[in-house]
Amino acid sequence: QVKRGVQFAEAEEFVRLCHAEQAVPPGQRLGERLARISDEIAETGTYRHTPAELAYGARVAWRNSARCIGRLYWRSLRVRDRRHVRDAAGLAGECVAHLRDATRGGRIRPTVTVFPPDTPAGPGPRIHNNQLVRYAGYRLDDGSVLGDPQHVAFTRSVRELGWRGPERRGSFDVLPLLIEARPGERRLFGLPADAVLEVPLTHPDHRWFAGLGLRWHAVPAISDMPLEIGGVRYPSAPFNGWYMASEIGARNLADPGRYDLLPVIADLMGLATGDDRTLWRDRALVELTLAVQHSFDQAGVTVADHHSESRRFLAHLEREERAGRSCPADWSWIVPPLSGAQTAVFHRYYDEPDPAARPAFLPPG
Ligand code: HEM
Ligand code: NRG
Repeated sequence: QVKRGVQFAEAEEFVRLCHAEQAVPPGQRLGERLARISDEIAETGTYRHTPAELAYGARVAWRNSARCIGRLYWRSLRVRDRRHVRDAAGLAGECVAHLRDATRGGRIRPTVTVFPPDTPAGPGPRIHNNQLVRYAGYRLDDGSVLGDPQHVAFTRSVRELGWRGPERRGSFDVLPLLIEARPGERRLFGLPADAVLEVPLTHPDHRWFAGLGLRWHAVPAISDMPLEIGGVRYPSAPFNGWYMASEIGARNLADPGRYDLLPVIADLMGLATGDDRTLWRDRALVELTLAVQHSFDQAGVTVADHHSESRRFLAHLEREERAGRSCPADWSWIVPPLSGAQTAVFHRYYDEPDPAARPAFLPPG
């Protein structure tokens, strides 16, 4: 039931967009390009994007991501065209190269790597990890979890496929890539340590904080959202920007269903955790997010704060309006998970996202 053939109408709409927004090499005629695509679809059931179409399609997919607050820089997305890489080892190597290239020692660059599309001849390769870098979660005998509870099921599946992990399990064991280059053929690839930049967390005022041994990876690289452009679906197109500190400090390390660290931190801060009304959770949340921001800054790793990123997003909205476009946004995803009303993105509504908008990064699955 996988959709692999292309409808001409979808291709046409996309190529018209490229022309209308002047994203094609000078001299290319719309009519000629459409005629070639029409022939190609008649003959093969699909068509190949030019490098310029691919790059622009990926950028517009970012521009269309209604949940993303970071869209101001959509035009500067770096696009790595890896449509020729088909075997599992090649894919893994390119994921590693993506990480190195995008990390740049900490000066993070928004980047996407595009692998082969689904075609009538068969589906494109798949990366099963939800991000290229993630931490293992191990369910212990007493029912508790060591590591990231979000990845317990994934960790179990790679262990069943033979992943051993480090001799001494920890809270931040980097998971291997699970790649299915051809249907039914799943292979594991460990990430080389020098391709995964991590930041040990410290706090600017609390000396004890470093003793918790917390850390996080520098680059969020989502790898489970297919990229759809002009009717063509690229099932593997891992992309990254940089983190907003609140994603780590106010969600990943704080959510009760994730690392659940607020009780530990509040305790060390000397707060009365027995009584909700002391606002111990709220006070610990701010210090944890501050620690993330401080540590990334100290390590020279790009990280955004929710105040500046909110301002940038409103600048983006204005720019889009001036360009004559609407900018759909999902309020509940755009508003940061702490101090919401202290950011300007809280105090307004947005155009309703259209799930049929294309190009797009599609929900996993
Ligand atoms: C979601 C920030 C770059 C596409 C998000 C979220 C944040 C964010 C805070 C919400 C995440 C959550 O609540 O879990 C940023 C920042 C970037 C950036 C600071 C820095 C440049 C990018 C890039 C792309 C992208 C380069 C694609 C090319 C998306 C998509 C989502 C998202 C598709 C929704 C993810 C989902 O549905 O789970 N972004 N982003 N973002 N972003 Fe961005
Ligand atoms: N909250 C997730 C990452 C989601 C996307 N966030 C970004 N994307 N910043 C987490 O791992 O915490 N990006 O492409 O930069």
